[in-house]
Amino acid sequence: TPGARVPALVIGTGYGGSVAALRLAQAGVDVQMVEMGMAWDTPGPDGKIFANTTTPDQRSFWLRTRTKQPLSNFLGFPIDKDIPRYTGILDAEEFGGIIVYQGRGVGGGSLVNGGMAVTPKRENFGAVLPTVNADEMYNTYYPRANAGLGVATIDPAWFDTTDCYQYARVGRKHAQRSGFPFVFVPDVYDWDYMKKEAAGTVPKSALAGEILYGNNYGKKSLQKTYLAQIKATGRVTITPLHKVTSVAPASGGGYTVTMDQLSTAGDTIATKTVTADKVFFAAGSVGTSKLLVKLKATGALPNLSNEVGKGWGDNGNVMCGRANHLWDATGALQASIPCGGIDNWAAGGAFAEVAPLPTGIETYASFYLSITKNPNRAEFTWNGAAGKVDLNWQTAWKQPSIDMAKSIFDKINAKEGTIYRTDLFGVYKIWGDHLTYHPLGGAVLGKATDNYGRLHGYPGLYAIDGSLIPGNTSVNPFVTITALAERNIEKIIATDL
Ligand code: FAE
Repeated sequence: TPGARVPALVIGTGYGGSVAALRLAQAGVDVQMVEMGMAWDTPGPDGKIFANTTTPDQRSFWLRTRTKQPLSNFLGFPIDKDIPRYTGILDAEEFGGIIVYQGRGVGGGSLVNGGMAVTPKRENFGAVLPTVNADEMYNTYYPRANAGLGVATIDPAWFDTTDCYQYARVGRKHAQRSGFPFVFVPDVYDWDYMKKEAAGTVPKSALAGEILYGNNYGKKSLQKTYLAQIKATGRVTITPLHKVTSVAPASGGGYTVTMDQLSTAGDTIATKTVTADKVFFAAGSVGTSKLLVKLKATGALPNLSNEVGKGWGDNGNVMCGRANHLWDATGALQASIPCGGIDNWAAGGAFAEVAPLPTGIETYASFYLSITKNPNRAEFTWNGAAGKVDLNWQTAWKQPSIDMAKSIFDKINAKEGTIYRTDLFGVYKIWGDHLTYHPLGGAVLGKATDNYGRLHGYPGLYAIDGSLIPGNTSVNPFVTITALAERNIEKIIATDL
């Protein structure tokens, strides 16, 4: 309702936003959540809510007329194709030196991600969130996040026998033969459901290659966990296809939040305002940073800290493939949910997930997404002339990540007598160094905010998502984003309401 007043408004429905809304509602606070993407609760003409990776359509990408697939080529041939412009699920947001992939819709990144749910090793936590009490995180908030998200690890006996993880067993064998530890990676996928997929008794999703454009059955996205709990409270209104454009102090106290209602073609069909006593920025690292940087520079929130927009990192993401010998087939059937990784963090600064290449045919390829200790950090700034926010990351800043990933794969290639694939990211290009799946930072905890996410300069404004984390988590980030949000919202409810 235009001009309405709400006690709490949450911008974004990903991990941080869902934790904030649930805990506020459970504490008796009415909450409005505003989400720029779609609700993703209605099947398309094919009877499915989400599109498959092998047949992308308008549902697959956020306001693009051509797909922008992370693996752009196969056997050297470009595989992108034209699609209708639509408020689809995966945003490939292009900045000068990097493409940042993000989920769009109610559930945020949980809609599109691989579900790998990894708690950092305790000895690495001091570098991840230096101002946070590690005992509290490991005793209380990581367990709370893992429980709320439904995290579990694959049954190792099934792993050893199922066709759909042959690629991961090849990855394990090669890792171990080169002396690297292979570790199972927990996930929010329903592993019992996947066993039934393999047995042919239920509709397939992981075994049908579903991942980047949503998962129709087995993955416990936020829709099945935190958001289901949120709906059960009866205190939360979720408004999809509304994009927040401004937050500014309201004359009678609180903040006026301005938003554009979008059509599924991406056009603004109405502009609305709501006044909120408290506003939680949970638009993701990029979304929150872009809003805060713009609002500070354009005078809506001039007193925000000069730290706003700074400390952004890519979690050191870099991808590569290896070409195996013909006796090391990786399997025509590959579960789209990764379940293991190669840990060389302490010695080489890299943790490499053994990722699927679910093409439906035998490729003899091993594919990896590495998370590396890349030290480079970028900054978001307001570009007044263009009326948009820029990010100064440069492609060359991935070189440390490549070097760290090579600490694993050069050794494996030497041991196995194999070579890198050069056909997955272009013609004769080994490294996928042009993208990240893991944007982090831009409103760093203890810098742009206090130690609980309260934004400096404006009581009642909070950041509560990946923007708080200074650029790297040493593993996949969403468990840490969720656990930190659980910690912060508990403090905020206890002291600020
Ligand atoms: P996020 O989940 O991005 O939610 C932000 C929400 O805010 C989105 O729904 C936006 O549409 C919405 N929004 C943005 N701006 C506005 C605005 N102005 N007005 C209204 N709404 C707005 O934020 N992480 C893992 O830990 N394990 C994985 O296996 C994994 N795989 C990934 C695979 C892919 C392809 C991608 C893209 C990411 C993956 N990630 C993975 C990263 C993970 O999804 C990401 O860190 C979290 O989703 C970030 O959570 P936030 O709450 O910060």
